[in-house]
Amino acid sequence: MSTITPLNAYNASSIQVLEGLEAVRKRPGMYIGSTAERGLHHLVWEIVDNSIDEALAGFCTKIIVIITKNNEIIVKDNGRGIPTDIHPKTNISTVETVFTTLHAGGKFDNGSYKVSGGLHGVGASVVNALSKYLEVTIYRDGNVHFQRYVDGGNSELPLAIIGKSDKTGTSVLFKPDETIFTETITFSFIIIKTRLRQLAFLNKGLTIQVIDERENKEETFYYEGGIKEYVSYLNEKFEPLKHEIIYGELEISNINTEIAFQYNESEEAQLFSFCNNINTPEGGTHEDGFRLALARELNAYARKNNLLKSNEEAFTGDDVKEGILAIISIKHPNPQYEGQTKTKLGNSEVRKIVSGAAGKFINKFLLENPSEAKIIINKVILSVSARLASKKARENVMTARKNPLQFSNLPGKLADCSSKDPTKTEVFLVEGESAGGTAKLGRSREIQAILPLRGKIINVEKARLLKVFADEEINNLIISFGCGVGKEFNIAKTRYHKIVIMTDADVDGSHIRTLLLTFFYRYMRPLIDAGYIYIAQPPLYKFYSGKFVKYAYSDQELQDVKNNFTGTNYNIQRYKGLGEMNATQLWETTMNPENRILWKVSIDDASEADETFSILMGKDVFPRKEFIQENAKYVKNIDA
Ligand code: TSJ
Repeated sequence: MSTITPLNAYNASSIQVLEGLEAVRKRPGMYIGSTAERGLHHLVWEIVDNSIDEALAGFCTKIIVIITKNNEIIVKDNGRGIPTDIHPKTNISTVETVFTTLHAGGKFDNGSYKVSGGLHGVGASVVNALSKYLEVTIYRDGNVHFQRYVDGGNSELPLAIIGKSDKTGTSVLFKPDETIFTETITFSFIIIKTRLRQLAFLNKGLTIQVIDERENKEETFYYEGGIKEYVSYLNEKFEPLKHEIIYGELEISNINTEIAFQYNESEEAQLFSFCNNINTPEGGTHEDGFRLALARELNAYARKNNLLKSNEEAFTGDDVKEGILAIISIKHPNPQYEGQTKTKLGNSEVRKIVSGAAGKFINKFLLENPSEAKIIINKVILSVSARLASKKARENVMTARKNPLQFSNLPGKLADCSSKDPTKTEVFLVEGESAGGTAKLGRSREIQAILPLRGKIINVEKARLLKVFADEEINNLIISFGCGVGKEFNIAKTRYHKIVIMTDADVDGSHIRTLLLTFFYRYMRPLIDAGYIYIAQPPLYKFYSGKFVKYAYSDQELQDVKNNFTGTNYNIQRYKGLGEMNATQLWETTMNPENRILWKVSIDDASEADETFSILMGKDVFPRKEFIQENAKYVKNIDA
């Protein structure tokens, strides 16, 4: 860094200060995590956090973030404006101290209640150190104050009054230094918008506007209901249960607890927790407190109202969590983070405080809303039934495993193979009893097992869990595979390393295939990940002339066969279903490992697929079909 020109207000201590910024430029990663895209955006969060603090202190209602055409960031707020007086310790203005001293934050805030904070707890000076230039404008005491820094925090001139104004607030403009951010200095509208929307949800009543001048885009976020609206926003795609969102806010011993939750039709537990606006994906004492209160209050309510008989076991923590979407947001003056990624809240006093606060909200809600309470308790009772049913399914599987030779333990409909070596064996899930019969005749008995399926299998996305596990077809699958299900799943116990879905090449067939894949995805996901799930491809056409026979698996293939055929007399049979083939034909065209076509099912991006599955499977049939055909990647398997 170039040395600064000494000006009137500067002394030795201000030079020391700049040596601090030099340290930031030497090791930027230590202060902002990385110098790639993530670190670049960290600069924005560091500045915005200051405005959020001002809002939390009760002096700021609006924050504007602008991405300029020149890839600068402007952050403006309508707070009190950073104090402009000369700071007694540094002999320079408080503004300049904030921008040139490491960890200046807390020391200069005159004891105000500060809770926001970035990942590393650093601030404006770090952004200044990593900027090509930075300009701060303060509206305060009837004046407009201005200062500019260049090349990593060198002030051009002391803070100066450049005009008059009757408003108050702070505006900071900075341009990241491309010699530091060598990977990219392009800000992402999506990243910035998403975080700002989250901040607006987490700080009710605060307006946050984001403007992208590069593409003339802008959005404004304002949520009067705060995290209550956040729950409603996130839960939308999971079929929320028809009950009011439970919400409460309470401050105990300087710690503010805010909680909102609602159940949905899924069996996932989605807890999103925050401390001081920072996400804590590893959880911690605030989440623990909420879970404790939830189980305690729901059990107490159910017992008191005879919804849980005195001889019945209490709801477990897992029972009450199933299908919940909850946001726990606390504000703490002195948070301690632990865990692998330092995103787990460790303060032990928080457990009791959050549990107490949450207990109050939940209890009050249940008492005041008996009909909604019933909806919630019913959902929990359903989760209990599912837990018991899944335990029973597991026990069935264990019994079947204990006596592998006793066929009576396997489903009667399963025609098992003689080999017991799962690496060599295959099971065909065949649509319909009649095609199942044909497949039994045509198969290679040593390595191929056949399980015929009744027309439609249950839609696991739509059906209640209890119904899913009570379903005979589903139970036949679970017991045949031998690997258990859900939490009890154990891939090592799988009895076949190829599970082949064999359905008709029509709409019903593809629907059944989708339903099966959905079930595997939800309850036996490792089978897909291990590459054990396959789809058989029966031919669409038989082309024959005298002794000449060719099967075609697509229209294109049929065309090719026709074009290459030299004779004039020929017949084409279109197969509408597996049932139109005899045992030999089915073996030759679809089951014989020497020449069949099998597609291996895989899922590209687990989390994206998860969301898409949830959205599409619960609704109508057509998008469902499209999803499977477009997004499930079928890899042609040459297993001969
Ligand atoms: F720090 C910063 F430059 F990055 C920055 C600070 C950037 C932006 C966009 C805004 C702010 C900021 C700081 N907004 N509002 C404040 N408020 C104060 O610094 C402030 C004002 C008055 C008093 C007081 O006690 O009178 C105390 C503080 C901390």
